[in-house]
Amino acid sequence: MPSGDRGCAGRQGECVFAYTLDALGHGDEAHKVADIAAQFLQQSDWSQSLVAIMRGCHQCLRGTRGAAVCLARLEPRNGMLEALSVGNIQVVHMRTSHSGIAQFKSLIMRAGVVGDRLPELRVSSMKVHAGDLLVMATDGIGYDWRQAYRGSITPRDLAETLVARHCLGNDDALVLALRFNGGEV
Ligand SMILES: [Mn+2]
Repeated sequence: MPSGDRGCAGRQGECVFAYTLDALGHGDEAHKVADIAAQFLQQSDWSQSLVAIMRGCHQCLRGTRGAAVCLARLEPRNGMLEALSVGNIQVVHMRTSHSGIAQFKSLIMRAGVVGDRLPELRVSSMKVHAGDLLVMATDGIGYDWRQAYRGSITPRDLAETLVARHCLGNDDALVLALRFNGGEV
């Protein structure tokens, strides 16, 4: 069955961007809505504020069944990460401390449907350091996965582990995991 979830990371000028989205429902119709949203985000100017991009995506999805959308942007020069999420997409910033303990910080999820009703849009900002991971997962993935994490896991292994072991099985599921390597991207 075609998926209504999409995730992508890319680079535009100085900034690195990433998005994850989950069109409501399943099947062909969700797949079509996901295509529209992904195309919009792919062609967006990511030097704009994330709020402006989210509002643009909202306009673009009006009249469709809508989607949960999460946007993130990193400025590699200063390590500042911004994220904005509407609907059920979990966003977790993971860091391993000097003593080897994994630390997790989840972004607050705000209810809403992009294309139908937006909540108050508040961008979260955080400083990221070399080695930190950013994980975005749609609601086909459970919330009980943190124990599976080890500090040395690669983003690919983490994403594959989550999909293999923490998929709820009743919905499309997608995980995007990114590691910040320091100032050089
Ligand atoms: Mn879903």
